[in-house]
Amino acid sequence: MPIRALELLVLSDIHLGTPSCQARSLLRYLDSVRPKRLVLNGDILDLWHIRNSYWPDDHAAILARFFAWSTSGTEVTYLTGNHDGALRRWCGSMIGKVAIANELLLDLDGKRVLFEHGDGIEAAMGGRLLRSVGGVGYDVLLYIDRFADRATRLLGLRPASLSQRIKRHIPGAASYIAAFERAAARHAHANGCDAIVCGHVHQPVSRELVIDGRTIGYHNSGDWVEHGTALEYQDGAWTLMSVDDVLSGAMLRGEQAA
Ligand SMILES: [Mn+2]
Repeated sequence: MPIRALELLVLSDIHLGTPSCQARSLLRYLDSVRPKRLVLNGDILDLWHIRNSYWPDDHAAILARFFAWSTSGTEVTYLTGNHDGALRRWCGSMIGKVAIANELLLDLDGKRVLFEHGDGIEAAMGGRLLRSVGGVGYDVLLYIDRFADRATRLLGLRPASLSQRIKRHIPGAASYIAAFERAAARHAHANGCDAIVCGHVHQPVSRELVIDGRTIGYHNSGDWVEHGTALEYQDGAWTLMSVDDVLSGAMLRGEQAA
């Protein structure tokens, strides 16, 4: 598999330390790229689960890869999310060459791009929207994957992808995501930015929204719990990639070469 050099790679919601983390897929993806800059956009470590002492070798390998990249030319920023919010007290510090922060502002080809996990945006959306998804944050609904079987029984739902289940069966969940995306774009606009890059809601997407007559980019890197997506920035363009995209791309290139 050829290694692609990237200007910027964004990963979020890996949830290391939980059984639902798709660590093997992520490692395969990481084997296929080499970014100049890496933004880890929150919920990378799932510290809510830390008491369970679940830490397979491939979870350690992912963290080791990030640190190895950080000491060999990749600028790595670890932005905190809510599942790793305990790290927020170290924002502004470095762990080795990895910078810990709550948000990051980059100039990308003349555009001001704001990076933040998104739980703060969700919190600022307020109570009415939160009540529309059952009184808790959307991320907390996703978090109940640990109790998915029990939740499935309680809610009378069929086993399926949790976010799909939530979107299908909880009234207002789909519009909640849309509201989150607008709130994020509005937040970027209010801060004089051209685009915002989030995670948190486990909904990979790259699109533009018009806020007060101004076009704002909204990019969400998705997650490595069910979607397995990475957000790449190269030559002025954003692309969402999965391991399958990488593997089929490699095959296509192989066919073309043959
Ligand atoms: Mn989150």
